[in-house]
Amino acid sequence: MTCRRGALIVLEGVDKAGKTTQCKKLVQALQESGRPAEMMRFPDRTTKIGHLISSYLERKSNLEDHTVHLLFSANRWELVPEMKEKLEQGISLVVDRYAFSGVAFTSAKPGFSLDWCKGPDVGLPKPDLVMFLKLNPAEAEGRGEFGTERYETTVFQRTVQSRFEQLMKDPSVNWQVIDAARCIDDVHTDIKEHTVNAINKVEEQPLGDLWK
Ligand code: Z5A
Repeated sequence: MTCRRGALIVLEGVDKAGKTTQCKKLVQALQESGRPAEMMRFPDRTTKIGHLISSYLERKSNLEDHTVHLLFSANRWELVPEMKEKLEQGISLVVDRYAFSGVAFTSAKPGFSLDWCKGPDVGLPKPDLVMFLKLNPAEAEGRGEFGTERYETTVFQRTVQSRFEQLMKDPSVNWQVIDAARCIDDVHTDIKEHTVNAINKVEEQPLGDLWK
């Protein structure tokens, strides 16, 4: 008997929507219910490419905008063999940001179209489910000051949110909008239900190619 594959689950959302909090809780809940699961995050700052991205985000170095976009994408591609291996082993992956952040953040900069931004990520493993943690900017601000990293300004985050809204119109991606303004446990209950449904469904579906 062949082993059923794991599901590729992505959490997206603007800054402070609670993505990391929810990814951790979800992985723990899945593991406790006997479903193999691991967390990944993008950017993965531990690789050589990740070091370049991290230095850029921390404003320790400057990179040309097209270049940094391609580095974010390369950081996903370099982890694709590992992702596919785990999914084939039946491990579900819970991913904190993915290509949608890549497109939303770069296309929020002047002169970048959504189509150009999607290009380098076409063909990545397609998530079985993308949950967008929706939180309006005023509520996000209530969760504390922005840090000192690049992109952490209210004006930029508002543009990012509108780019995410454009991406969510694409019916080829299984989007679920989650109201992230509720308490952590209520958001978790919702996210877990969608995830378990997705995990149960993937047995019948091969892993797809994103935006192809
Ligand atoms: N980026 C890009 O440009 N291109 C790309 O391809 C990718 C990313 C993948 C990396 O950020 C930056 O890179 C990011 C996008 C860009 N730039 N920005 N901005 P990161 O992944 O290293 O860090 P982050 O994504 O910015 O984290 P975050 O968005 O700030 O946080 P979060 O993960 O959404 O939230 P959290 O850490 O779980 O929670 C934030 C706080 O809220 C914390 O104090 C929690 O305790 C609290 N919290 C969480 N949930 C709740 C609820 N429900 N109620 C009240 N308080 C809550």
